Amino acid sequence: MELIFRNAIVRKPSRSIIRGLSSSGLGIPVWEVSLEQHSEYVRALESCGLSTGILEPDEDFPDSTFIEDVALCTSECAIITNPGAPSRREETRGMRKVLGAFFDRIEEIIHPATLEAGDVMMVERHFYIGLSGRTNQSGAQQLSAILKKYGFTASTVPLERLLHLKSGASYLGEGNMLLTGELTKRDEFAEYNRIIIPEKESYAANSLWLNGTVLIPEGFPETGALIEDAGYPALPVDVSEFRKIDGGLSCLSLRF
Ligand code: CIR
Repeated sequence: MELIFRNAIVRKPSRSIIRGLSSSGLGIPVWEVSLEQHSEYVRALESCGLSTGILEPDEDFPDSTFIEDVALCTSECAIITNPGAPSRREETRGMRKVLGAFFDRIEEIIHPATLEAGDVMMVERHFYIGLSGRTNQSGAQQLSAILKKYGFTASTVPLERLLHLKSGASYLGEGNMLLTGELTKRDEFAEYNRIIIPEKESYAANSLWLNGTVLIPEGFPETGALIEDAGYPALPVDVSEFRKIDGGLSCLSLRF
């Protein structure tokens, strides 16, 4: 297996996960089950060739297991974000030290610019940045300027309903992109081989390409079939407790 992603950083769910921000209407996560599912998730990352660094839970922040939102890791640098959800803003504390073990160059999004990296989708050396309830225009501008400095390009994608850009889009490589809902007909993605995830499986649009395998949430057979048809083995992982508070597969790790 060729390793494009070698490392992942995850944070175990805290007991406070029961107070995570949610619009799903699916109920309250059961912490004990979320811990088991998190261990399974780590095993799935490792089966795809990643070495995982596991951070201890942070009880002060119910959503802190969704570590993807607090940093963007690129091949050239890491960028610490400034989450748009006020209850998540301080989740970034301690991240400079964590990332310093892997990155020489660490940048930061500075308030009042806000950005959550669930809104950032990497496609080779280009980054799509969703403008959402969490990521504002100046957050996108700051990130674009940082990325440009390191030789990357970036563009914005205004969102209407999605929580984050990657709630509705995932890039699998070779021009293949999963899309659902408001993103299916967007000009921004017209050049890609668009794999449309049916509305009833829209949660599975947040799937995760890792070194050739695609992690998909368990319980979404049509998505699994579409991904296999596109030529990728699909590996289902049960993340039902995280779904209850609007989190998906990508949200649970930083990968680089
Ligand atoms: C939140 O509302 O911030 C969390 N409950 C869910 C975050 C999901 N993160 C992501 O999509 N990258």
